[in-house]
Amino acid sequence: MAEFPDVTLHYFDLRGRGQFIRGLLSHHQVPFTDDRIKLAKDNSNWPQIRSDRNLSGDFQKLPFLQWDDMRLNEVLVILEFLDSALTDPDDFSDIDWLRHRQLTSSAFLDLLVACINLIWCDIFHPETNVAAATGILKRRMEMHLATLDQTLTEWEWTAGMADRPVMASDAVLWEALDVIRLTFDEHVSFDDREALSAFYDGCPGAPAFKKLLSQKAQTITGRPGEPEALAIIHESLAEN
Ligand SMILES: N[C@@H](CCC(=O)N[C@@H](CS)C(=O)NCC(=O)O)C(=O)O
Repeated sequence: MAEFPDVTLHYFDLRGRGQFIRGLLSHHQVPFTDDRIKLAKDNSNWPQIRSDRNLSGDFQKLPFLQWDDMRLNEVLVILEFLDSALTDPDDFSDIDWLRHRQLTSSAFLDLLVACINLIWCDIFHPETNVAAATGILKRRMEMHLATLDQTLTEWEWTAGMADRPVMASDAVLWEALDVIRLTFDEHVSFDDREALSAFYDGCPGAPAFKKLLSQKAQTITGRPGEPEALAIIHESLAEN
């Protein structure tokens, strides 16, 4: 087994912006301390955790990864760092490496963070019309999925996925697709998108990602009342 330094991932006890990092580390069998920070119901312990930079890092946000004496915040930076640490970048052409970076960024920002923001929308923007916001995001999500499907087809992405190591793009795209299923119920589907569904079903990292989820059932976000918020989103999708 490969030798690894001391690794700690500090993140909340939920999926959010951290589950795919856990998934990537687990797939690569990196022994790591999974510091699942539990917030009090009223978040009253957060200011103290936030101000402890040994828990929240130099940017005082989570996730925060400690890899030996390397201290990293910012998801996209953490993911690029992990790809460099867990694979040999020299095994990739420049174009392939940049494809992984683009896919990682789009899956994280356009797909996953978009779902997270929808689930929180009426808390962060109290005047929000949740049904209208859901309808707009549904259309945008369908557009993103169609584009990604076309791009992965053109890149012949799934044909090559068994012949290369599992990368950050795999962990975050798989997580984003799984969260889309839960957020949009059956109302946004990628079942008939050949490249995306082949990726979701056949990604070599999927067994490790699923095992992690089965070991510890997780909410997607830390939003209070997430099941009720999801039910409202699903009802508005069923009505439109
Ligand atoms: N730009 C950061 C955003 C990280 C972020 O917003 N993390 C949330 C948790 S998912 C957080 O720490 N929120 C608490 C706060 O901002 O005070 C990244 O991509 O890593």
